[in-house]
Amino acid sequence: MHKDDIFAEPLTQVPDFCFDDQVAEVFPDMIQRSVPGYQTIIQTIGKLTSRYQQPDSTYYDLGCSLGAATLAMRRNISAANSTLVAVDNSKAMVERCERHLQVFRSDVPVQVKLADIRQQPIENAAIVVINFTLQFLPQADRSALIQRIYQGLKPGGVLILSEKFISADHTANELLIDLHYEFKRANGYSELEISQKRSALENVMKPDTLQQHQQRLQQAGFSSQTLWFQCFNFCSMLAIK
Ligand code: GEK
Repeated sequence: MHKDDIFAEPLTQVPDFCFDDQVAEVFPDMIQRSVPGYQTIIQTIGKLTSRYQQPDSTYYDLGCSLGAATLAMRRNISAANSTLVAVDNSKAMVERCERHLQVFRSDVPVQVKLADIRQQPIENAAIVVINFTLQFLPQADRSALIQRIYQGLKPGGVLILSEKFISADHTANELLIDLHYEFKRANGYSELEISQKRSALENVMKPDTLQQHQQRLQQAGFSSQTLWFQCFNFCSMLAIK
């Protein structure tokens, strides 16, 4: 695993963060050391897949990066006639994702697509995963995607949505952000790396509040929803059609 040292040296101007070759190369290390509970979330996506799988269905991983959630789903699908669709709009990610998936044998077919998730049709879905990707879409486009996912899910189908979030309570928000930086420091990131990464993400990643997510899921029509994971300002939600 290549170490993420992308922001280790001082930059005169920090460019906007993008999912290029340099990021894709260090991505497993970057996400492990930056997202609290990432491994737990991936493992639980696997568990939820065995629980909510349905025969003759499609499983989507929207914003798949290197395919960690795709793999977790694929390992846990035993239902007949299942297909996985993994989508990402970064060429660097999609190329590596395809190679990564080929390393593991499975009878469940996976289609890896280089596409914008806003254009990806969702049909006949048992499970849709958006693991830390909705936050990268323009805020105005988020509800339409959630709505389309709801429409594309079969009855009893589920959406697993993981996000970084902000808190409307200023004091709580500051605390959670601080605890997250402490987590990053403990994982070997320097103050410079933390602050340059923050600047790089400023214009690119705009988290919502938990209330915004919950409202959006409810407005889309989900009959049931729960926050099943939270560590600091990172969370994962499950919504059932
Ligand atoms: C994991 N889910 O390891 N369309 C398609 N892909 C997009 C779009 C878009 N509009 N916007 C961003 N992406 C993964 C981790 S990372 C999260 C997901 C992070 C892609 C982008 O190219 C990147 O690969 C991914 O969404 C977000 O479980 O880095 O914090």
